[in-house]
Amino acid sequence: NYSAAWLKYQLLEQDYREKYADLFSDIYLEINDQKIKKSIIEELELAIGNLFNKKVNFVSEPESAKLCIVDFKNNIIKNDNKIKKLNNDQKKDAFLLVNKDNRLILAAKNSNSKLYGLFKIFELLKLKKDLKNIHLFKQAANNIRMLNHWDNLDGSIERGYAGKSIFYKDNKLRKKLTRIKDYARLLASVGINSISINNVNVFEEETKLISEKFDLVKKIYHIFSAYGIKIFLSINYASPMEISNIKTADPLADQVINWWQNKVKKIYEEIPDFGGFLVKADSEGRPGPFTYGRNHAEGANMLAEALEPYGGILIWRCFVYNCQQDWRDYKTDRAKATYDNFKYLDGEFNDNVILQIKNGPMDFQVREPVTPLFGAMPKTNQLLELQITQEYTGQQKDLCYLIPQWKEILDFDTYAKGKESQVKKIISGDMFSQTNTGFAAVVNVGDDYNWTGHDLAQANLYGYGRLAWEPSLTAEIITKEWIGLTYTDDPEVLSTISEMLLSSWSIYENYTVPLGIGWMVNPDHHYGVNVDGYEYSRWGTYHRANHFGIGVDRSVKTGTGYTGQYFEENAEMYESMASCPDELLLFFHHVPYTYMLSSGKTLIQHIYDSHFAGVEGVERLQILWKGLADKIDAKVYNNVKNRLKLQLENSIEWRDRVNTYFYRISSIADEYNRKIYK
Ligand code: GCW
Repeated sequence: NYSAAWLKYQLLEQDYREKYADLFSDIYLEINDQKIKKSIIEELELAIGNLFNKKVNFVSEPESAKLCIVDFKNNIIKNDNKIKKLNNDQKKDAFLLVNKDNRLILAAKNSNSKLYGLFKIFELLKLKKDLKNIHLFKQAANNIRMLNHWDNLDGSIERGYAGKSIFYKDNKLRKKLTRIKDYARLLASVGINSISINNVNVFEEETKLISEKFDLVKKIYHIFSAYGIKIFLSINYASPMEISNIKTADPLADQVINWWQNKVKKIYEEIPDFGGFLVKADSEGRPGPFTYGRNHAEGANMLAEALEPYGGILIWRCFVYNCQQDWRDYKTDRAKATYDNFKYLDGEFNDNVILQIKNGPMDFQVREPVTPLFGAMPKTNQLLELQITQEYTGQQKDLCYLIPQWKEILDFDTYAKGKESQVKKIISGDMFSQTNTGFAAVVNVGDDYNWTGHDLAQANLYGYGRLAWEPSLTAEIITKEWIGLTYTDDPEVLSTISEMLLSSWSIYENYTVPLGIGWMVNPDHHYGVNVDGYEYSRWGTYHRANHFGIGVDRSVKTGTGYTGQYFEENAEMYESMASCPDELLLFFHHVPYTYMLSSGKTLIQHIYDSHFAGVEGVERLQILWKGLADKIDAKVYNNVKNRLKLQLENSIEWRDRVNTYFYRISSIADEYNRKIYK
């Protein structure tokens, strides 16, 4: 038993229903992929059945149909200007939805796009849009729109905050697979087309997914492929050593090369359209090519060559840094590691290798600058890695809607090719004419009734899919759509939940870590405040607070030199305290508490003010939510209400500990004399 999330189909209002019922009477389908065709038929039956309370009828000639789902090439649509202009070599998914003489035509590039177009139709119906004059063309900005699961076979999920894995239990596939199918529907409805199904930290059992446990992969594959979603596996770089007698994993050793080639061949014999591998190597203790004195290009290319004959892709993560740092060492800077480890390899990677790069140089903090590697490797495919699961952003107890954060990342101008070189253009492949590029994100889903622990955290998953397809969408539009599809289009509900979602990132930032410095969380599980939790650790994540100031000097002139990794315009902006944006000041500089921010406040006063404001923000969220008590289903209402209570407690603890810490260390009082524990 679980929520239908944004794919609920309820009977439409009578007037609207009567207006459009006829359009959905006789349906003609032209769909090559038989598995997708079956999914489309099922979805039509379910949706039309529930939205209109009627049965669908399939006809064999387009002439006698009201709804036609056809190829771009079909005569019905061939002369449409949008389609004429399309470059047919382009890989990008696309569909056109038009009403011609009271017939609805959904024409699409490929079978996948027909599915996307179909879900668009249901979305428009649910949002009561006009279909009489519709002429809507949509093309995906990105070829790869991927989710990464950090699920382990025992059912646990690394950094999972919504229960156990929906795939696995006790080192087996779960018995009931219907939920996986409904998950595939949810993903396809927002355009996701790739999924890696196991944790990037590949342990003993999961290593066997490419050997004795492969049957399980096949079963999952069958479910997802019916929704146009490619399956990827995270692999253990040391697999040849762990599941065969080979004594090395050296990517240049013949026996290793042969072993992988055989492995891959066998996989493709069973799954001809298998996506490929995702690899976390030489990262946080995982094995990799470094052990054998090989670099990442040598390490990745060996696997890519094995996959290449079958059209497979090798995704290589760039989360590589020294996690045995000494806090006394002020020279080593974890933020520099990604660029240092990869930039010099530009041009060395095969075409079917993609580097998967976390949005920030550290690790999914509430605020970070954009990783300087974006745009810095014009000859290398790049995939942006985001984190939907809220590891450092409240763990789905606290509300933190991430779409606004992702929008800032996508719109960030790298200056890689002069002005207007935004991250979104690099990862769409447009900037450097690449096709193997796009979006990946660590998903926030588990077996909780509502999928995401916090009901409103579903919006992060929905929004991710929408952005991966169309990064230029605004957060406001995505938010409104999600609320409309999931709950209702009641204006009060729309405006209230919108306000809650859209203000939540800044509220969370206010009561947690100031101005981009990051961490200050409890070690290991990463929930809740602990200002010095990582200060003397080996992880390279320090705030360096003392009596006079706080922050890490990453300037070229006096600091670690990290700012020098950016293209000139950004390097200059970050290099000086005066031009560095306030919200990232402590990431880039060690700043005196008395320093005047561009907001006109001193740093210390900003710390106090933002922490008081953060708790007030949570109180406001509670008030807003209370106002919806009669308008929201009780189960959802109570879920969010209870989580807001936890969030309030968490925010108070953050506020008081952070304020007290900085009061004690700086001895500077709050200008407004509010309660700070001495
Ligand atoms: O931030 C860290 C997480 C780890 C994760 C790692 C990664 C999968 O705390 O749990 O491991 O990032 O991205 O590889």
